[in-house]
Amino acid sequence: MKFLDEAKVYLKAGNGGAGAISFRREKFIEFGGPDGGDGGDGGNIYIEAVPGLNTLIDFRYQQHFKAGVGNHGAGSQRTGARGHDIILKVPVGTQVFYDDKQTLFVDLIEVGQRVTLAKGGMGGRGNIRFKSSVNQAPTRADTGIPGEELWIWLKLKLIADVGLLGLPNAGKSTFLSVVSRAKPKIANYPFTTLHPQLGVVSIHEQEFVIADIPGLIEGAHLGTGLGHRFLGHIERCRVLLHLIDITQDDPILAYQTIRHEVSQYAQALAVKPEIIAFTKIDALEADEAAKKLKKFKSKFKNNPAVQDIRLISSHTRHGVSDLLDHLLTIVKA
Ligand SMILES: Nc1nc2c(ncn2[C@@H]2O[C@H](COP(=O)(O)OP(=O)(O)OP(=O)(O)O)[C@@H](O)[C@H]2O)c(=O)[nH]1
Ligand SMILES: [Mg+2]
Repeated sequence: MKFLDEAKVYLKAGNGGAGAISFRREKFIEFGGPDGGDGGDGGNIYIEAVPGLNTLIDFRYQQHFKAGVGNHGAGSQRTGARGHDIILKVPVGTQVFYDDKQTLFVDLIEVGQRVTLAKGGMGGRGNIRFKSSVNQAPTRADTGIPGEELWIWLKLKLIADVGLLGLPNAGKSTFLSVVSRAKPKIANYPFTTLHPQLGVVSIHEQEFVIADIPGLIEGAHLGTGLGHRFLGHIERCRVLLHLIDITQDDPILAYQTIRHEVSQYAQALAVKPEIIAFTKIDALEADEAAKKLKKFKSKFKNNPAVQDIRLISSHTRHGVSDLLDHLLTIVKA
């Protein structure tokens, strides 16, 4: 399973302009000869990977792209103007497929990578080009060649910046829903989330992507619950956000359970930077919360992530914007 975002797009490169049929007409010059210029070339359509984009959402609103047609040639040997080009700007990680949705055309993996998708047609030759010793007054000019026309599929495999970790019911999806426009299913029972979901967080005119995955439980690495197969989706994140429901009886055990599963899954994931947040603090008396926090911190004295633990509530938004600022700093570092 991949985080896919896709769009079908129609492309039409510009047709070439027609060449002109024209003859020089000037006072005192008899039989002025042909002077029809060439038509301009049609515009091309390119695709380019640019920084700062996270979705293909723009292609939901516009699916048809037509580059400019070349202008026709004119008398006095004037060549027609070229048609304007179009550049489709897409996020890094976008793949372009042909109409069949299977055949890969190009994989845009680097910022600045640019590829021609559809070539504009050449402009037609004007009649001046057809002048020869036997034909001094050609009345022939070419029409322009049509620009290429095709349908393509764009597919984006997003790589999340922040991966959510936690037991079922920890409040992961709720968090995602308040910090992004994602609308994950939320309910008061475990395994509400069955598939990974992404949300884009926009703050301070910057963006980053959070991935919500199904909750892990003890034995996930052995296949218990939904298993750990979804951990692959957060493997390439910059940072893990580990959410722990503070209202549960034993947050320490909750934390240890998840850390154990993560370390069983892959060392690379186990050493990833981690931010820990206690969730649902609105549902607990302040002194209760303080007690639990103290116990938790003293249990993991040598763990800097624990010492910097965050207290949040997705319901009241307490601590949420601070946490997002913190995540942004790490993601953009
Ligand atoms: N009081 C309170 N309840 C919350 C808060 N955040 C989430 N909840 C509740 O906790 C329950 C579980 O929330 P989810 O967001 O579905 O939990 P999850 O971690 O995504 O669970 P899974 O998808 O099963 O792994 C829901 O009933 C939420 O309404 C919070 O900040 N305060
Ligand atoms: Mg969920």
